Amino acid sequence: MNEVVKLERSDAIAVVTINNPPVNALSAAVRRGIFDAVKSAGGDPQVQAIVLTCAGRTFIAGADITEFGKPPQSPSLGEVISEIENCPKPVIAAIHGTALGGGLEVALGAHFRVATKDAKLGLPEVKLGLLPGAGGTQRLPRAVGPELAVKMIVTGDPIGAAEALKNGLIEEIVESTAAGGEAFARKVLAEKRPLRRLRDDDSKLVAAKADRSIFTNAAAAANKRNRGLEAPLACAEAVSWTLDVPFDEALKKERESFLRLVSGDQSKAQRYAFFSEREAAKVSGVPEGTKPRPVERVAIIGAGTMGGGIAMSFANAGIPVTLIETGEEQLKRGMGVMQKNYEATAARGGIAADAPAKRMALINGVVGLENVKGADLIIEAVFETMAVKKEVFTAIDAYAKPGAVLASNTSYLNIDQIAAVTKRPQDVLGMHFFSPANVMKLCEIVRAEKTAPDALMTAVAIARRIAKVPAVVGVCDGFVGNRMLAQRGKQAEKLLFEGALPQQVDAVVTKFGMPMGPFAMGDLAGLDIGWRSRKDRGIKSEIADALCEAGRFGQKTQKGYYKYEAGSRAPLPDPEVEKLIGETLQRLGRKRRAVSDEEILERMMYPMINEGARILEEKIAARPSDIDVIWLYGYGWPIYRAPRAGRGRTPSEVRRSGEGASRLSAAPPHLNISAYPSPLWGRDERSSLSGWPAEGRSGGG
Ligand code: T1G
Repeated sequence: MNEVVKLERSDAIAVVTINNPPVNALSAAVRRGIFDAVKSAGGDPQVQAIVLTCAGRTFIAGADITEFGKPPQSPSLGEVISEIENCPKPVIAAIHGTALGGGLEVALGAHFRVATKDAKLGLPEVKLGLLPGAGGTQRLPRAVGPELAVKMIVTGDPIGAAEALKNGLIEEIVESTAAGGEAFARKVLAEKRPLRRLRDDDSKLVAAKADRSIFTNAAAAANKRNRGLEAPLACAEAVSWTLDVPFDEALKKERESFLRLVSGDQSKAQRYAFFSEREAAKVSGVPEGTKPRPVERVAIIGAGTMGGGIAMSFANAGIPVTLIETGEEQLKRGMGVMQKNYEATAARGGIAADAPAKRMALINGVVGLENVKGADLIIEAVFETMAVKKEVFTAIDAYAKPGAVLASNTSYLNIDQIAAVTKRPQDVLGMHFFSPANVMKLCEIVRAEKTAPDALMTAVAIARRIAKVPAVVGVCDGFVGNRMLAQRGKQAEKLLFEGALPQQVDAVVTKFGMPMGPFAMGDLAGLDIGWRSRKDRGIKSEIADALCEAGRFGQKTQKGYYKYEAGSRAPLPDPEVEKLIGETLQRLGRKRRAVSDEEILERMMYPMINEGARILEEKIAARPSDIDVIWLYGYGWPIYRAPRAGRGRTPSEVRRSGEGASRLSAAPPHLNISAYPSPLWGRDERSSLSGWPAEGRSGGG
C-alpha cells in the first residue's frame, strides 16, 4: 500500500500490516495506508476477511502526537475507522504490546478484536489533556459497558488482555497476532458470525440508561483527583452522551470537544511534558551505544521512610530486594510500615488483594552491610549526614561485588566526596528519590565527576524499569530540585519574619496549583532532617530551629508548622505556632507587617527562576525541559502551567526555533514563570528581595 502499510493475502484472508517504528503511531501515511488497504481488500472478491496487525514491538500506540497543531491531512482518523467499520467483510484487529488512543479506536472500529496475553488496551488521551477524538468515547462504552469505559477514559489507565476478554473488549487471547489473527478470521468465516459493528450495539448501555449515577460519580472522582485540569471532566461528559445522544451526533460533539482541548494551553502543556519526559532520559555526554549493566538483584540500605518506599518501588516492578538495617528492631519497624502501606492500597482497590503478600515476598529484610555482596545495584538511604554516608560507602566498597553500581539517595550532599572514600568512584552516583518514594515518579540521577557512562546508563535504565522518570543532573548542593526549592524556602522563612503566617503562604502556593505549600511540605518530609543538616553545617534558621527545639518535627510528631489530628494528614493552623513565631521575632527585634498574596506568589517563584537560570548556566542540568520534568514529577508542579515558549512543541523543536533560547537566556527554565513579565530579570534577586518592600515591587525591573 505504502512505505508504512503492507497488504498481503493468505488464501481468502487479507493481512494489513502497519510498520511505523517505534510505536506505529497513526501518522498521515499510516492512515492513508490503512484506508487504501481496507478499501482494496474490501472490494477484492478473493478476500473474505481482513486482519489488521502491526510489525515491531507494539500495536498502534495512538495518533501521532507530533502532528497535533499542524494542518490536518486526509484521510482523518474518523474516515479510516468508518472505512473499517463499514467494510462488508469481517475485519479483525490482532493486538500485541499496546493498543492506545487512536490505536484502540481503530480496533474498536473493527468487527472483532484478539490480543496476545501481555497486551495492554487503553485510551490515555486524558493524560495529554485530551479526550479520545475518533469515536472512543462512544464505541468503548458499547464494548465494555459505561462503568468500565468511564473509568478507563477518565483515568487514562489501560487494562490487560485478561480483563479485556472478561469485559468483552476482545473476543480471544491468542499466542501471536499473525497466526492468531488469521486463525480467528477463519473461525469467524466458518461460523458465519455476523459482523459486530459497535456503533449499532447498545446492549451494554441499558443498565446505565436506568441509573446515571455512574457518570456523576466518575465526574466527581475526576474532579477531586485532577485539580485544575479540564480534560477529565470533558471525558466523563462525553461518555455520558452514549445514553441519550444519537451515535453520529455524539461523534460530532466528541470531535468538537477534542478540537477545543487540542488547541488549548493545558493539552499543549501536557504534550510538552510527554516529550520532555522522554527527552530527559537521553543523557548527553555518553558515548553512543553505551549499554547499561544488568541489574537482577538490588540491595537497599536503610528501612526508614525513604528506604522502605524505594524497596516497594522495586518490589512493585517484580525486582527482588535485600533491605538492610543496622538492627532487628529498626528492620521490624520498616517491614511493618511497608506491609501496612500495601494493605492500605489493596483495601482501596489500588492493587489486587494478593499483591501485598506477593510484593513483600520480594523484599528480604536482613541485618548487616555484608549482605550487599550479591547485589548488582546498591542504594543507600541512611541518615542525611556526610559522616554516616562516608562510613556506609567505605563499608559497602569492601563487600560489594566488582561492577556493582553504588548509589546514594542523598538529597543534598556532595556525591564526589562520597565516591572519594571508595576504590571504585567510577561506580558511584546519586539516585535521589522523592518522598513518598513508592509514589513519586521522579528519580534525580546525579552524575559525579568520575561516574562511568555505563554506570550512569544503568541508573537511568533501572529508574525507567521501576516506572520512575529519570533526570540526570550534576553535583551541587541540593542538585536541581532542592537547590531551587532552597531559594523558595529562604523566602518562605523571610516572609514569616515579615509578618506572613505558614497557612497564608501555603494557601497562595496551593491556589497556584502546587499540591502543597512550603510549610506543609516541610511537615511531611520532617523538619528534623533539615535541622540535623543545618546543625551539621553550622547554619541557623531561627523559626524552623525553634519549632524543632520544641519537638515539632512535623507529621511524624503530629505537630510542626501545623498540628495534625491522630490518623490525619490534614494540616491545621496552630495558634501555638503563631505564638512561637511572635516570640522569636520579638527576641530578634523584628516588626511584623501585612503581606499581600501577590507579593507572596512572586517571592515563592522568582527566586527559583533565577536559581534555575544559574543551574543551566553551570550545566548542572542539560536542558531547560529537564528542570520542568524535575518539578513536574518531583514537586507536583501543576502540569497545565506550561511555558509560553514550549506550548505544543517538543523540547528539541523549541530549542531549534531558538525562540525559547532567547527566553531561556533572559528568563530561566520553562516553569511557566517565564510567562510573568518579571521585574527581577537581570537583577540579583537577593539584593532586590532583601530590600523588599522598601523599594516597592510594582514598576521595579
Ligand atoms: N506519537 C508520536 N510519538 C510517539 C507516540 C505518539 N503517540 N508515542 C510514543 N512516541 C515516541 C516517543 O516520543 C519516543 O520517541 C518513542 O516513541 C518511544 O516512546 C485521536 C488523539 C506506547 C507506552 O498517549 O504511552 O491517539 O524519544 O520512550 O517507554 O483519540 O510511548 O525515542 O524520539 O515512550 O516503550 C494517545 C503515548 C495519543 C500513548 C511506549 N496515545 N505513548 O512506551 O517508549 S492521542 C498515547 C506511550 C490519540 C486519538 C488521540 C508510550 C508507549 P523518542 P517511549 P516506551
